[in-house]
Amino acid sequence: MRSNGKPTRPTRRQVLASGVAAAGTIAFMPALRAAAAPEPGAGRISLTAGNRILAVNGKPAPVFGLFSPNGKPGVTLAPGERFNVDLVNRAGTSTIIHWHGQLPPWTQDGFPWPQTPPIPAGETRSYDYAPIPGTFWMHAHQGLQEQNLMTAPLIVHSAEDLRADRQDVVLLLHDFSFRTPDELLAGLTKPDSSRSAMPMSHGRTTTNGSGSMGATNMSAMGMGPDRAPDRAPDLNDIDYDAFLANDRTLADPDVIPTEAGGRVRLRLINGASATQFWIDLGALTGTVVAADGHPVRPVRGSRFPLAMAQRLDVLIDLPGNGAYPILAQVEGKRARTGIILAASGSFVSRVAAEAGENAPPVDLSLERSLEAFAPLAPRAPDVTHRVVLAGSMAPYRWSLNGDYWPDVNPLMIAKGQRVAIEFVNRTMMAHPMHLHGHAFQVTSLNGAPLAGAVRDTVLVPPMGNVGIAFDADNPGRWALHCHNLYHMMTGMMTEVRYPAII
Ligand SMILES: [Cu+2]
Repeated sequence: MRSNGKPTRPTRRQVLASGVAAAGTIAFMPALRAAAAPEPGAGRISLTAGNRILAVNGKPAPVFGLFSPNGKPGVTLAPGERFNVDLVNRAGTSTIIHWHGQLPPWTQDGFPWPQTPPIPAGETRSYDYAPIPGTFWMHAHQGLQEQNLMTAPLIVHSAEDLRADRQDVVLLLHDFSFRTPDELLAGLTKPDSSRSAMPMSHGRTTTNGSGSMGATNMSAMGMGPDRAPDRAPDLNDIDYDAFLANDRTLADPDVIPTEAGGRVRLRLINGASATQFWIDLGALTGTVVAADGHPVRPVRGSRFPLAMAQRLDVLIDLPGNGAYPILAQVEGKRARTGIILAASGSFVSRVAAEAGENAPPVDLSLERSLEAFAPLAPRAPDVTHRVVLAGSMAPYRWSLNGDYWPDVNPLMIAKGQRVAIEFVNRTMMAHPMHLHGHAFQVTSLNGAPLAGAVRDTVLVPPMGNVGIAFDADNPGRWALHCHNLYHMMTGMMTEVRYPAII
């Protein structure tokens, strides 16, 4: 952790965190190690977008990565510290990195607008803004790089975090394939070859395996009985080779040293490109205290849905000196990944990479019980935009209001307005909708009003609808899109724009 230049005695949490970093060290490609980043200026943070090789299922996997000079992934900021970052592109190709959930000026958002083009290979771009505290992440917004693990945590500590002196544990989830992202996308979009990229048990067939959920289970999907579709939802467009937790599978998981009876703040990040998970704390019970970095009223539980791009902060008080797996099971599948919290000297047993049963679709059960700690001030919307989510698996194309990115009609809003957006999903898939540059409050789920969480990504269930509201306080051009990478890349993105921004 940074200390704003002031030397401080390390807390218990910091000592433990440094042990974790050592345990999780990844072998970077020699070329990368040799290519030292330019000397950063005083107080500036260097972040390198580069290449590395992971071992997945015993095979080498060349992937991207985002890491600081000490090899730690992503950026961690101390309370009050600015996001004062030099992003060095050593990836060998142009890239641009989005600071997901942060609220910077739009020209620093890391989206490839004409005014803010991608960073050419070998060049550096600088960022300087006041971050908001909480659990965030960063990912490429360039082509399909996100699928190749151009993703990392972005953790901004608050003064309250320091006072609580809990051990920070970050769990970043990924989906992984040995096929290239281009092959995966081509498999979805080419009519003749599409089956190669889709499991035969895809929900569309409803004949077997994943996604073939009975109508009796629909209440678990957050739909009222009058909304239950007459067939199973579509899940998991892509048949992945592995699911990663902190870059590892359960065959060789990230084992995080904890103290007996330790107090943990688990920061869960779903950084997968096209996969949603159920988080399973096993024998432990946790308290959700933040959604997408924003504090919520405490909710206790041991199983939580986590849609693409979403985050949850969960406080866990470890009951003893054992080893506790924190698992993430893929919706509609038996496949799972995870990490192990292990007190010193505890026996860490192997956890199977498959659960006994398929997990149900990720749903709105948690969303319905979330309540923002700092809700929006009560106010009627000045403008309401209706956004219809449409598309299909065959042909594989997804749209918002009938538009396919980049040929879209922007949703116009003006500074000072209270803006409401009503998402109406006319498809059999759930879509995690993400708005850049603003935190919104969830105001309704399938027509039922809610003073819900303030967050940046919300799941809109199949054939369901979700209302959100936010204050238009950050003029610029902002992307609004489905965070399924393949939906976004085949059209499911639009722009929210303020006037007089060109
Ligand atoms: Cu989608």
